[in-house]
Amino acid sequence: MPSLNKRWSSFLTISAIFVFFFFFFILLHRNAPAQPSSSLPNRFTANRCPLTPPDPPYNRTNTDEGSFSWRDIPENYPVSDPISLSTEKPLQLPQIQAAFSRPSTSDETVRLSRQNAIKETFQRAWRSYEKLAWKADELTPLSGGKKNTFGGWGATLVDNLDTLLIMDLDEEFERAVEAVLDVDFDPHSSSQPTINVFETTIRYLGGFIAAYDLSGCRDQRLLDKAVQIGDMIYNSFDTPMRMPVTRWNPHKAANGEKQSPAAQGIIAEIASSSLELTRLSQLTGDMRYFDAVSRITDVLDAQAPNTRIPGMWPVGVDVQKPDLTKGSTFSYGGMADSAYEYLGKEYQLLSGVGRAPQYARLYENALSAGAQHLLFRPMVPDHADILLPGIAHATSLSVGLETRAEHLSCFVGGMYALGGKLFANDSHLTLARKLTDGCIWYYRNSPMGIMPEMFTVPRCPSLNECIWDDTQTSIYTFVRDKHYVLRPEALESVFYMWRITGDEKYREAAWEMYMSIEAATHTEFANAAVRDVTVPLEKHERESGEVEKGDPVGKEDSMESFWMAETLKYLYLIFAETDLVSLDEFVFNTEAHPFRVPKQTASF
Ligand code: DMJ
Repeated sequence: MPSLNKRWSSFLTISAIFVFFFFFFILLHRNAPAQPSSSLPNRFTANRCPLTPPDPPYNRTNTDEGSFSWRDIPENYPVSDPISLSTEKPLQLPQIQAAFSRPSTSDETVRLSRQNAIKETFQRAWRSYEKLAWKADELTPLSGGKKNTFGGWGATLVDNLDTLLIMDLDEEFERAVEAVLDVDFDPHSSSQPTINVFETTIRYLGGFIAAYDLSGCRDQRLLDKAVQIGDMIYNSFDTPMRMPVTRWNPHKAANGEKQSPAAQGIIAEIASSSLELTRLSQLTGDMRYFDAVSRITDVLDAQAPNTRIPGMWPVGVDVQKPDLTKGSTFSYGGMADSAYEYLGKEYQLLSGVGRAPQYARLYENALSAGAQHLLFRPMVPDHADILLPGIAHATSLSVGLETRAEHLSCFVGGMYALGGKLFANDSHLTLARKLTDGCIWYYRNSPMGIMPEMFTVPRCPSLNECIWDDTQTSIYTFVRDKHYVLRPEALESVFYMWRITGDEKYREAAWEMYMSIEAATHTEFANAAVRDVTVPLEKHERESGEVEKGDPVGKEDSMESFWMAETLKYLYLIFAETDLVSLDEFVFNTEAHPFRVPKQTASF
């Protein structure tokens, strides 16, 4: 018996030691600060991007005979002393991304299978584009043909260079770069007489810059292309007040003809080129691009106090004078959206120095006014505490709110989230959560699991208390536009909220949204815009991702380049390792192109 007791007591001692160390290990693990996600190395962390603008400025290497150079067109209104970027040391900005801890293996299996499914959706569409629409602006996803909508310079090709890199599709990337080298951006190659400079900037210039940044600033071919199209865009600023011609004729410009900015312009089109033009100056040391955008910002700044909602600018503006004070409609939606989106992002790209405080001030004034006048709590049957942005109509005496929601304005959750972090503003983080949850709510509760393009909803009497009115027969008062055109904005905000809060509910929401979108938009070749998302899909169709034969939803033969460049990219990044294209290292332009933020800690 004594020996049994002895064995028993040694067993107990060993068990006690084991239990002690087990709990000690758990405690240690729980209390240790989690690794900041951005400190983990990945294929995009190492880079040789300049910390300060190159001096002397970079010159395009690809200037072989026959290649068109917009820089050689004489200017009518040249700038003699351009506004320059600061050479101050970048500020250490607050950490944006959550401190993620390591996931469990079972979570990893689900995550990887979801990420893979999204990648396959991308690859299916890309293969069709490569086979059937190579170098065209868009694939037509029902007929398997092609169309040119943005100058005919291969919008889908350029818009997706960075997506190919992010998804590790290196062979496809190499073929794509070879193909874009043939695009010269000369005035005669444009498929349209007039081009939309905003779309050209965000898709083409943004696409080249992001691909160059992701190459670690090693692939000069991409910088050459960025400079070539940057020079073209810069020419659209050749006007007496240096305000841009947003619908611009490259033929006239190349012939030296004078062109005027629009007397009836759109705020988003003049105020959404700061990121692209600033990054181009940072990468090349050529200050003309930064000068161009700084002059617009000075006009925005000078006139913001004098509009009908001080701090904001109306949707419709006179770019010619310029006068941004007369309009009465204010919105975060179409035609205004990225004007606000770029304020906080430009502060981040400037790393807090030089002209950055100007953007911080504009952000604070605009987004506080927007929070007061545009955001409202919709009335919903489960009383969810959510917000949506509406449209404000202002007179000199009062501001009225139209409770019209737009898919386009679903990006605002992400905008307030990023700003909340950059400027340590917790109230903006609270708004961000409610706004993102608002768009998720309308996805989840719409018949097809997808939020329509534009609709009005009943409004709660106040932000605090809200009881559903039983006489309401639908969650919408009126669906003004029933389309879903493969837009990214709701998933964009989900991406920001996921990376900023680390709350797993956003990954789950993203997966649900992806399944609904894939089920409704899948075609033989890729994915197509849907005409009416208010037609209910069977539950099994939403869950399996497969719609029965026939076309219950009514598709259109359209797949804009942002489907792959934005919607699928954000989805992929939601299910990627959390340090892949970290929000602490990159700032996304409005077409989801990540630009590297200059930092003292960059590794070469
Ligand atoms: C994109 O081209 C950009 O996100 C733009 O800012 C808004 N519209 C589309 C996507 O919906």
